[in-house]
Amino acid sequence: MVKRFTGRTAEEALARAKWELGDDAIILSSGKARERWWKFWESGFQVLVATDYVRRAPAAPTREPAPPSPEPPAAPPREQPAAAAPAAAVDHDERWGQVIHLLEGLGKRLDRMEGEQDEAVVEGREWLMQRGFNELWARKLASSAQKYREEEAPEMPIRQAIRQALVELLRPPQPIALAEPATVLFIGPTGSGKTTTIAKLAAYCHLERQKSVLLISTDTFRVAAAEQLKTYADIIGVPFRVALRPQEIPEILKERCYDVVLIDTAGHSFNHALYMAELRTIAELSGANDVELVLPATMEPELLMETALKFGDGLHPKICATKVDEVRYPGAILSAVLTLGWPLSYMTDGQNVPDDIQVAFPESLVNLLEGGTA
Ligand SMILES: Nc1nc2c(ncn2[C@@H]2O[C@H](COP(=O)(O)OP(=O)(O)OP(=O)(O)O)[C@@H](O)[C@H]2O)c(=O)[nH]1
Ligand SMILES: [Mg+2]
Repeated sequence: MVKRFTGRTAEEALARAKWELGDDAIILSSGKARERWWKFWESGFQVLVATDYVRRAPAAPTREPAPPSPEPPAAPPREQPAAAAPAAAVDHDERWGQVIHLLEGLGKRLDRMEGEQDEAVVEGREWLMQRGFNELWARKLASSAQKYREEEAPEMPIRQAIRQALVELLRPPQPIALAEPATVLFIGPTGSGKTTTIAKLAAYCHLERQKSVLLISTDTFRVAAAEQLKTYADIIGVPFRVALRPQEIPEILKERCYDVVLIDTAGHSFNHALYMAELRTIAELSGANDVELVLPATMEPELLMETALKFGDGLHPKICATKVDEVRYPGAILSAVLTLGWPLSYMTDGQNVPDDIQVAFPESLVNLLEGGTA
């Protein structure tokens, strides 16, 4: 008997045949489905398989040998004319070649699919993607965690192995080094939290670590922007200066030495070429030895990467992740950090100055993935 299997692709049709009839099924023909077979839930390809051959396969020695049949062999299907002319025989061989090739490809694909279907990897990947990780990192992390489990710790739950892998992958945080004089430049998109973060750090450096701190605003673009930083400077009790042009910064820095100089900049879109050029001038003239790229965790994943690359170009920044309290999970910004390979410095999780800031320890960030606090 000849049985027909259909599928959207020849491989899919073959897979169905193989699924039902096993490896010994003899495929008589494969190709585009005939019009008459066409049904709305079936699509373009079909294979014709000799099912009785499978039943008579030699792998069933217990069965009675079939009596010699007086009948001529069953007529081949219509697609394969019985009276095959030499040309048709060549065509037949060619088809066999194609079928074998397809089956080989199919086998490899199934193997691959089986590998991907490893339950723990799938669970881990989905868990990470639900937490905002992009597919690439979700796959990488889940696979390497599973590899670790297989080789080292089969008892370890997959999520724990993932958290461990993530902590190892994220580089140790690099907060402002207070052992030597630090000139820190804060850059980043509009409203990302630069000024608020500066206020938090100024309070920490001055009030907790007793460092001399100077705040400089270069933000003369937005009305009352400098005023915002001056208010914080007054409350914390540190000096404050405005640089109307980048060229004024060296003059300001010449006046006195401070342990920590924190320089605020205006937020702009990275498409603003003049502003982006000005940032580089400020970095150069201030002699900043620390550039903090302030990026909100709330930013759209693709935009995060583009923003980071455009702002950070040539400045070797660290990433200060802000507004971590405004996302359910920080997977998107962690994916960006992993892709960029830049170190994290701080994370901020609220508007309160000076409390809502902490050093971005990987363990704290990973803790957030479980819905815990940092
Ligand atoms: N929820 C939350 N809000 C924050 C955080 N950091 C800053 N903000 C708020 O974000 C808003 C913008 O903060 P700013 O510090 O003015 O941001 P900026 O980067 O200086 O803005 P521009 O100077 O306009 O570019 C303010 O309302 C802040 O209170 C944070 O960690 N979490
Ligand atoms: Mg600001």
